[in-house]
Amino acid sequence: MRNRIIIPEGIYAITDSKSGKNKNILDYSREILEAGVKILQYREKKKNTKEKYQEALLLRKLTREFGAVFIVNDDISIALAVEADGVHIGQDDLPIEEVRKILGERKIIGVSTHSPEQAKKAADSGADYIGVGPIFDTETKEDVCSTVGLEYLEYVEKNLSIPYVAIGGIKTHNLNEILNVGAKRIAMVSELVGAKDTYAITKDIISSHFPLN
Ligand code: 3NM
Repeated sequence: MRNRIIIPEGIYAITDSKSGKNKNILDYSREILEAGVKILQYREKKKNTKEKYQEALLLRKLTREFGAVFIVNDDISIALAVEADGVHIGQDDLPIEEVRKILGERKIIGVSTHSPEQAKKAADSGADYIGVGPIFDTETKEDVCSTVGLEYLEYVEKNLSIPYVAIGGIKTHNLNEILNVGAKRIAMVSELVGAKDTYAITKDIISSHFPLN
């Protein structure tokens, strides 16, 4: 039976060692959760599996403390090992149907998409949510395609019923452009992780844009 966790609305936070510079991942993740974010994705491209497992385990514990959803990027075995709530995969990862076989019905599967075709395919293949981006220029994701702009976001908002997370270059100054389209879930990486005061900026965005969360 399908009995999956709901994807919370509001800010969808993602860890990033590049934006985090010398900040400790647990410290800034705690600040983000303390400010009220209800979903955190662990995304780490440079470390080995053992290091990723150890960090993910600590983040799983932390997100539980705050009652937040915990998603692991790419690595299905780490997601299972640490009892994450789900995984987020890209276009070059295993097919969604295969990931579903491995994870079972109860886990969340999120998929990055960059075009209407990819979005429709992900929805038809049983993804629980899709990433829609990169809306604006981003330096955080190295191998990402060129920006899709607001046009693709508008397409998804109008034509698909699957939950989606707008992503890519979203900052305090352009957040309203995204919200005006109707997006309910917004991924922010460098804006939060790279901020001098992660707690303050996160709290500020939540109180001005997502006061009911
Ligand atoms: N995925 P920032 S863009 C992780 O379009 C990621 O699929 C993207 O980081 C996609 O908020 C992106 O710092 C990076 O721009 C977003």
